[in-house]
Amino acid sequence: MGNAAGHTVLVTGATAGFGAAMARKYAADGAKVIITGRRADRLAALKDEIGDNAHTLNFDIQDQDAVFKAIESLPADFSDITILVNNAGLAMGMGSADTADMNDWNTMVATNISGLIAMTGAVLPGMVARNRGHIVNLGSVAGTYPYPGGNVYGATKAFVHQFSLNLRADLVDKNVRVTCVEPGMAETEFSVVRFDGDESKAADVYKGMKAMTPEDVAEAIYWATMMPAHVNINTVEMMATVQAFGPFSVHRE
Ligand code: NDP
Ligand code: 8X3
Repeated sequence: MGNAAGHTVLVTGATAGFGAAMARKYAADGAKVIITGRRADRLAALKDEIGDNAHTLNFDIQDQDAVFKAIESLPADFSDITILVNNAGLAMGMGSADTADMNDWNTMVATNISGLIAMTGAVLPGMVARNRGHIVNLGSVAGTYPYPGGNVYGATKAFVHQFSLNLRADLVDKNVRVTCVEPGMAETEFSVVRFDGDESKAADVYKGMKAMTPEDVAEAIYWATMMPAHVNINTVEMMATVQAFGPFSVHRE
């Protein structure tokens, strides 16, 4: 295993959850970190905590121009990104598809798919030019296993899975690694966002079970990126020990 000194790690969605945990982990191990998100106050607080090894980029990942401008704005000492963690993402709602709010569906696509590909498009050419890089994408078990109410959210994560594998196909001769990390239930602000700020509904999701923590997921991502340079971890699927699979559902008259 390597260590993170000498790396410049860009983590999208570093204002909460997995992203904040990753920023702290990489910075603690000597990396420079570029932390992004929409909530400027949280970015500033995390930068204060980490110090000179952190650089903040405050933009909405749904805005492709803002993504490219943010990457172009990087100062020379942060511009050679070695690890891009495409982490920013969200679920909105958990209702049946026939009751869905189109704005929620569009926001998930704009964030989890369009935002992720914009970041990749903005950062990947530099990695290829420097002949060094690693892209980590946050998929989800929801991209593999269907569940009621997972509709568009799970479908965006299936995209992330297949996009990651297709990136591997394109980058095999370019010394850029790609990993898709696909967690199950982890307690972050994810469910608060999903249930539109309803803290008690969000808390119920994790009631009576030990969910994964942001640090558990950060640890797996860190491990995948610190493997020796000749090893590519394609996919990491991880769940809380007390989460597993259900039976097929059968509707009977
Ligand atoms: P959190 O809600 O805790 O964090 C999400 C992060 O994404 C925030 O920093 C938020 O920043 C950022 N983000 C969301 N929308 C945008 C946007 N439009 N522009 C820029 N940043 C944005 O969730 P998690 O840490 O749990 O989720 C991180 C990733 O992991 C997501 O892709 C999620 O789908 C995935 N995941 C989560 C699981 C879980 O159980 N928690 C399991 C499997 C995958 P801000 O609001 O400041 O912009
Ligand atoms: C988040 C995990 O199981 O809530 O991606 O869809 S789950």
